[in-house]
Amino acid sequence: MTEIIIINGPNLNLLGKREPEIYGTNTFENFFGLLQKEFSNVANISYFQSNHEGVIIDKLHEVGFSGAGIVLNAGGLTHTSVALGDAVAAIPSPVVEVHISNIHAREPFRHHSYISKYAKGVIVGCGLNGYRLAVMHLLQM
Ligand code: CA2
Repeated sequence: MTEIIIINGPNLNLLGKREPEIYGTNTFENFFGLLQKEFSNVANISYFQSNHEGVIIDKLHEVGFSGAGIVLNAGGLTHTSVALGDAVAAIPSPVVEVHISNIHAREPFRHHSYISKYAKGVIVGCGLNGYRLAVMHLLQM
């Protein structure tokens, strides 16, 4: 069974609870349960969320040498964290970067990602469906 881990960064624990006009009304936990079921015959999908940069880097080091596919939405750290970009560059596991909103249609400071250069793929603006597309891509790679 293919191992896939979804890693969400800061504030993504608030999905479905705040700013529904940008991020939708579904909680990630609810969406994640459905995603796990949908792929249960082909992938073992786990989920990790942290609001702390170093904790996310530790998680990438922990899973990034296991061969597991990684779906990463680093939240606001995407646009600020050289260290997170370095961590993605340092691990052999494939990383697909996901953003729920279309970061290119938002404020200019959201247009740059420190992660994209090292990601196998980048999916933006597809809502929570972006995570599904990322899982499908990792399975087809
Ligand atoms: O669109 C995305 O997925 C983002 O990674 C979300 C980040 C934002 O800083 C990035 O520019 C784009 C913010 C996550 C905040 O999530 C919230 C969810 C619900 C309510 C409030 C914040």
